[in-house]
Amino acid sequence: AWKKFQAHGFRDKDEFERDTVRHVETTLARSMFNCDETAAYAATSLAFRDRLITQWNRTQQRQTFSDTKRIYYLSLEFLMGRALDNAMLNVGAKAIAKDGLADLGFRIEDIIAQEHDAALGNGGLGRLAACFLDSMASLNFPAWGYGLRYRYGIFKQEIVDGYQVEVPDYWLDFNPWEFPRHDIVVDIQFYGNVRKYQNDQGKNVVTWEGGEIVKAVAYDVPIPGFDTPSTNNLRLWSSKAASGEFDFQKFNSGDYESSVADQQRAETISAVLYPNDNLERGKELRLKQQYFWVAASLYDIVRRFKKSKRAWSEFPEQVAIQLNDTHPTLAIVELQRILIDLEGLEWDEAWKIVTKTFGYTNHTVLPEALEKWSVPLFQNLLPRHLQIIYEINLFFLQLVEKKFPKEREILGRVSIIEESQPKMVRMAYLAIVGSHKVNGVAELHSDLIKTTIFKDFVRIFGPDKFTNVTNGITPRRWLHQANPRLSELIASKTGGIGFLKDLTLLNELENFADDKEFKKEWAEIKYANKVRLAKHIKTTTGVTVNPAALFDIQVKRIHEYKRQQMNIFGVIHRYLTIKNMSAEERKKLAPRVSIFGGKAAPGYWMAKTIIHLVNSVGSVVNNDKDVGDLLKVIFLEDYNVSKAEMIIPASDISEHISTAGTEASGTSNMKFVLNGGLIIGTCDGANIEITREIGESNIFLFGNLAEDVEDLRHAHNYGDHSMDPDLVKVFEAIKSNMFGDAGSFGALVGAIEDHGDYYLVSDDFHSYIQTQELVDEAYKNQDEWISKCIQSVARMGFFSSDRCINEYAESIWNIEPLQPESKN
Ligand code: DL6
Repeated sequence: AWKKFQAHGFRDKDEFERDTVRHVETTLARSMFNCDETAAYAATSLAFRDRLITQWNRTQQRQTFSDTKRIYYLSLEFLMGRALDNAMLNVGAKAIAKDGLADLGFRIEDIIAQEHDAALGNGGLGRLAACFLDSMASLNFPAWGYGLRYRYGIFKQEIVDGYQVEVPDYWLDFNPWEFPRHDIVVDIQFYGNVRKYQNDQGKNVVTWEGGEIVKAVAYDVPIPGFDTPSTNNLRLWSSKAASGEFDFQKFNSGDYESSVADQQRAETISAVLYPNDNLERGKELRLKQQYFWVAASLYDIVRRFKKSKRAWSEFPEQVAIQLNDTHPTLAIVELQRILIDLEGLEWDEAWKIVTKTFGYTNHTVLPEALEKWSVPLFQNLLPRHLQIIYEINLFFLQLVEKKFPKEREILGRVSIIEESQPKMVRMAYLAIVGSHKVNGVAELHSDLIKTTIFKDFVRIFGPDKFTNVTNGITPRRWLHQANPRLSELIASKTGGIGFLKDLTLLNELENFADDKEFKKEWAEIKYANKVRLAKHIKTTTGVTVNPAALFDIQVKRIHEYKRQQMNIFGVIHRYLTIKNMSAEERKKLAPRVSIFGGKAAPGYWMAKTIIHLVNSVGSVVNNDKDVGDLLKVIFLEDYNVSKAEMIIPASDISEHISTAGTEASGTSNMKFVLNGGLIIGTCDGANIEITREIGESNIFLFGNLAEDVEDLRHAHNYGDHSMDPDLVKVFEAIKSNMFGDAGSFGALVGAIEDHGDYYLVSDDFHSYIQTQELVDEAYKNQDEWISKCIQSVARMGFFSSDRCINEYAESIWNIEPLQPESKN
């Protein structure tokens, strides 16, 4: 089945070996006798990169000549992970590379493992952007991603004495996957003053003068499509001082420090990714990053459009810009500025173009994650943009007033400027006003934004402006790359690897849900994946876990709303229960390994306390001989994309247990089910649609519903909060210093006992524990369990990011794919 996919890779392994050896000997200037795994990784990557460049150039030429509409995906985060494995698979030459590398004396897995993850993102939002790039290229859409080339991606997490320690992630030592474009440099202005005057022709002119200039330098990353020569571009901007290296005059007069200060200040802009997930902190440097990236990207997009010599009114027919959350919202203001200040269009004409161009995706309803920027900060950094925002707001409020003349209060509620002290710019409102479509990322989430945070806007603009596009994942990385044996087994029953391009073909597997032989192979693959994870656990934590035990996994960013605290309280409950069991009762229990992983934002103390508690419980439980294999508790250090590829295929059950209404979608839930694991979860985000697709009998749902959350919180605030008795026992154990100094965990317990239990841990605890018992029971019947897993995978076709991209293309971007002429 792979043969026909090899057209864009290497003819045969000899060709691969020749190219790889050439790179070792010439590009790397080493001899083959002196070629270690690092060098072999570099040379293999360069050999594949050569192939990608050829296709990348052809794709770009084709797109330019055909002069069709392009989609520009603006995201401050792209959580790409490793590129080599993905490139090998997408060009269809992994088997060749495997054989070729073996001839050269290497194991392909070892070579792939040399690569440093490109970790330019925090979590779901950044990984979604990476899946979208893969789908857009695979579906032949003319699409560009635009982002920032952070010198430091998300920090590396080390666990020291049970605590998270952050270590910088400098990932650019050797990165064969990027091309610096030193000829593509854009001047970006900050600060300065705005001058309004009449020019010689009597026309009002506005100029933005003075301030500081920083240069944006483009770095391009080729994005290969799967089974297509189409190779798209991800352009990442890096900041550089405008004034060259440093000030020689200052240097010569002995003022060395200040001679490099300008350079350093400029380079700081793209230096580091803010490590917060679902949290905004309002730091000036972050706003600088946003404008720097947005202004450079728009300059590039507008320059490309202007080459076509079309009328400005055709801009939205050539350009669709998707805003990945509110981070790029300034692009709306920047395009309006370019059109009115630099290109001389009238306000109304320009605004029509702007609003037809942008689409905005909302990824959260959490109040602490909704971006707001202080007006004084804006005034100082981007004075002209603030004026334009005020103008946009004025016209918008006039429209609202006209529509609802009797409702004065609505004006304050929907104003882009919040009348607080200091005044704040509400970026989500600006994004809504400046876009033609707003979408949420799962059905429940899209309903919630319409009925809660944006409900006034639905009245103002009408419901059609708001839509839903349920998230998806790329099956190339999240099935074929992560779980090659399962992918091959599926291919053997579904008529080849076509399911990787049309995931609904998985449906064929329904016929094998009760097939004895198939189930045996399925179980063997799962077991092998668990053995692999068990080995990783042994080498990284020293703890031996039994691969035959039920692997229960929760890996994602650590956040109170995701409720890892409920999971670890559940583990403590299990531990206490085991301790009280008779030997006979213990024999009936399914052994379990509870596995956690994820990073806490460095300033998020409560999240760090959760990590500490997990590790503290692990040290007690894992060393309790009385408990043995019945329970192990593991915290996996430094969870990232490449680790996810190893962890997810090893799960029996995974936890997606956010307080209902808080997790916009979740995407790891989809990855786990696609890899033959079942899930325990709340009625939240995409769990709901997963349930609809795979059937209620194949998922373990529990807990309160989103519609009940507000009332429960209200009741708590009025003192109506009776603690769950099992949770009380868990807290007693913690308070007895069973897991070390109870004082360390006081805040975690106090948030539930004394401070309103905002995330409803106590309210959901009983149903969580009961549902975990159902999981234990179900797991004992392995035959039925495997049938459930197969049935679930068979029904996961909907969750491909290809489906998702096709929906965006049709309902938001109005864009067609551009088919390559031939496969070569
Ligand atoms: O849509 C991608 C991803 C969802 O799957 C998660 O449920 C959601 O939490 C995440 N949202 C954010 C929002 N942060 N900001 N800004 O990361 O988006």
